[in-house]
Amino acid sequence: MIDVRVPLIVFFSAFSASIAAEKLQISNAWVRAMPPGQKMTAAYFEVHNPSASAVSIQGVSSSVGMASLHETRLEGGRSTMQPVNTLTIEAEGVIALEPGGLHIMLMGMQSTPAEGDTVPVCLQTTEGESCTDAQVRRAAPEAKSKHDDH
Ligand SMILES: [Cu+2]
Repeated sequence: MIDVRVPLIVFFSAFSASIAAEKLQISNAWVRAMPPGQKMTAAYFEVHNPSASAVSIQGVSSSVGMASLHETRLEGGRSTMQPVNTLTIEAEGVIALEPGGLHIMLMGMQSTPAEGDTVPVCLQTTEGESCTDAQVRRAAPEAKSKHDDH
């Protein structure tokens, strides 16, 4: 019995340690296409925490301009945006940044990316940096989860 148990314990502790160190995974990233001359837009994506402990986003960045994490809220029938300093994603949790809610605000952009271009977006987190290339589009890509609503 002992010969069997010892390697199993070693295997499981090594497994959980490697999961805990995993970075956030970003998917379906897109940036709203902007008219020529406009210097700001927003980026959206889904972010998945594959690890066994919570991971917090403490900052965001992009090489195309100034980036900050915002949340759109309805207050008294008016839509307002507020900065979000820290966004925590629970262990094995998923958070969606989407129009009308959380988003990455991109401001002071030097150029207007064309539809189909990609814009790099990075998240600074408690587990290091996670980056993605967000696709410039007019509207949100249809998410698979939306089909499940029908
Ligand atoms: Cu905003």
